[in-house]
Parts: sequence; structure tokens; C-alpha cells
Amino acid sequence: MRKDTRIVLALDETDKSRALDVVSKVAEHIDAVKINWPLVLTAGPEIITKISDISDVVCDFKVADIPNTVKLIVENTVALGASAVIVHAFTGEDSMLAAVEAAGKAEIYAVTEMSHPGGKTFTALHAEDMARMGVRCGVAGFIAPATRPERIVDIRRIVGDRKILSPGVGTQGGSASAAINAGADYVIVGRAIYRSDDPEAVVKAMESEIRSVL
Ligand code: BMP
Repeated sequence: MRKDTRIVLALDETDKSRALDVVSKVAEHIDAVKINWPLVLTAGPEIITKISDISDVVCDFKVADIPNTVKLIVENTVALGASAVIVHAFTGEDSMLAAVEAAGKAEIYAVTEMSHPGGKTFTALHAEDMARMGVRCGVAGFIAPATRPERIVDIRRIVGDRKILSPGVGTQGGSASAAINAGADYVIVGRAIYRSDDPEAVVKAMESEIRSVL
């Protein structure tokens, strides 16, 4: 995944043609498109392949299963064109190792603390341990909350130069520049972009906000 604008578009738009329209409008200003279940369930898995012709695709399937099932999901997601797959870490080391092995040259990102208020209930309590385990397993990077930039700082201390992607910017209340300042490599932004009347303007403004702190 290139590291230019530091913006990953979370494309949870469930109307396929609107989703493709947003991608075409912002493609030059983002480093990757993150695709989650809402779009795959409405547009079909081929949407991964279609968007991978325009941009790197991170499949946010938050895979959480036994090693064999993790392997099957990751292999098939990568075969469709994903450059990266997001997995949950709480499933343990064997499942995470299965993900890393199945990904081959593609990247695995592991969730640490989640960005929503409920993320504090369980994920926050084990975020550091999950980050340590991810480093041991050789994941490419981690998901850490832009809604709590101080937690990005904590996770950064553990993961060294592995990548950190931070969701929670905009609609969830986090700020792109605060997340990047705290040590995120990329921000993940969904509704603030794809629900806007002018997605390109939103992305351009965010791009300059981020550049102002680099
Ligand atoms: P939005 O900017 O619309 O809030 O979208 C954020 C995206 O990041 C969603 O796709 C969500 O599933 C994802 N995400 C998150 O918000 N918090 C997390 O802790 C992990 C995520 O993957």
C-alpha cells in the first residue's frame, strides 16, 4: 500500500454504483480502499476484484476463527485481489499465524483496541497484549483508535515501525491530524467521505490537514 495521502477510504456504501462513483471521485487522494461486509454483501465479492483495479484494497473482514477457517478466508480474499486483510487478534497466536501464512505477499492487520465506546469494555483491556502477539506473529500492522489518540501512542511504543491504521475519524469524533500526530501511519475514514455531497472536497481538505502535521 502506498504511503502518500495517509487516507484509507472505508467504503461501507451499500449501493454498488454509488460506491464505485465515490471511489472514482477520490481515488487520486487516497492510499487504499477498505471494504467491509456491507459492500461485499450487497455488491458481491467481485467488487473486491473490481476496486483492486483502481486502488489497493484492504478487506476488513475482521476474521475471528480457528486457524483452518482463518486460512480459507484469507486465501480466498487475497485470490480476489485484496492487498491486505484485517483480522481479530483475540483468537490467539495459532489463528494469527495461520492468517500471516495464508496471506503470502499480502498484508495482515490485527485489531487492537476498537474505536467505538464499547471498544473500552474488552478490547482496551488486552490491546497491548494483542499488539505484542501481532508483532511476534509477523503481521504487517495494527488497527488502533483515532477516537483515543493516546492509545495510538501506547500501541506505537509496542509495535515499532509496523503500520498503524486508525479508524474513528470524522463521524465517530476523532481527528485525522491528531491520529497522525499520535503515531498513526494512515487514518481510515468512511461516512465523512462517502456520505458527503462532495467526497472529493472532504478528502482534499483532510489531505491538507494531514500534510500540515507531517
Ligand atoms: P466511519 O468513518 O464511517 O465511522 O467508518 C469507520 C470504518 O472503520 C468502518 O468500516 C468500521 O467498520 C471500521 N472500524 C472502526 O470504525 N473501528 C474499529 O475499531 C475498527 C474498524 O475496522
